[in-house]
Amino acid sequence: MAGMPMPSMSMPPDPLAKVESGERVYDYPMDQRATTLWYHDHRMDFTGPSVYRGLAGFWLIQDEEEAALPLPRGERDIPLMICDRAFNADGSFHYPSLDPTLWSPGVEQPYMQGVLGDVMLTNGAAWPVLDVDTARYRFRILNSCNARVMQLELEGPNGTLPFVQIGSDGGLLASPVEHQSLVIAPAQRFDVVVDFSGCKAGDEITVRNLAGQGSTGSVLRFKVTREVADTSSVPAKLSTVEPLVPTASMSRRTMDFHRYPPAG
Ligand SMILES: [Cu+2]
Repeated sequence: MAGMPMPSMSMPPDPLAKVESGERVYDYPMDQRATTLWYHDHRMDFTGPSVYRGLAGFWLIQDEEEAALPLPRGERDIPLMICDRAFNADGSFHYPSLDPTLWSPGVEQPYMQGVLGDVMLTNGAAWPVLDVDTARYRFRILNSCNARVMQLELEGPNGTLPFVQIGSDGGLLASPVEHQSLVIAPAQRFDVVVDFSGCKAGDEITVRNLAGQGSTGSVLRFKVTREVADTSSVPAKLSTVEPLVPTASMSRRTMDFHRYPPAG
């Protein structure tokens, strides 16, 4: 960290602030299982607009247990950061902040439950197309929407293709789980394998969002361009997950969450 940022012209200097320069090293040990994480800015009250503008990325952790598995890898291990965004006529992001300079927080009243957009982006591109081989692919799917819950389905020329889930936010699963569709809420991750080996060159597979309508009902498309032999596989046992044993807990707490004013 190279010193404190100076306030910009639009921000009045805080008379109580004590401004200092300095340097600090933050050292976080990476002692955890292989998993698909993401990082984003968390300035208090401004996480929404910051992530909306793209201050977010993947943080992929690998380990030896995962490396020993015959899963798709290299060019066939692809993170997909999916979000909805709205744009102004000049192509800039449209975020309904009360204060466009982001000095004070808050959004316009209709967006108090979250900001929705009408353009679906994957890794920053609107409705992109990815050329794929007739092989298995590992996709690390992240919902980086502000508020949109998606239900994703793979629509091919001969019906739907399944998602074979191999991991979650917490790392590799003990064994794979097949899904016909994925319900994924903001910040959630699904680590999946999709098998295109039953497809032929020219096939197109569309990722639909069954929870969306109109422009938000489709997300991206895979186009099968090359027929190849594939040696990857999804083993029946992926990882050893230590079970949580309730009786071994130190103490039991009851959390009671409320929302004011009550919704509805
Ligand atoms: Cu966060």
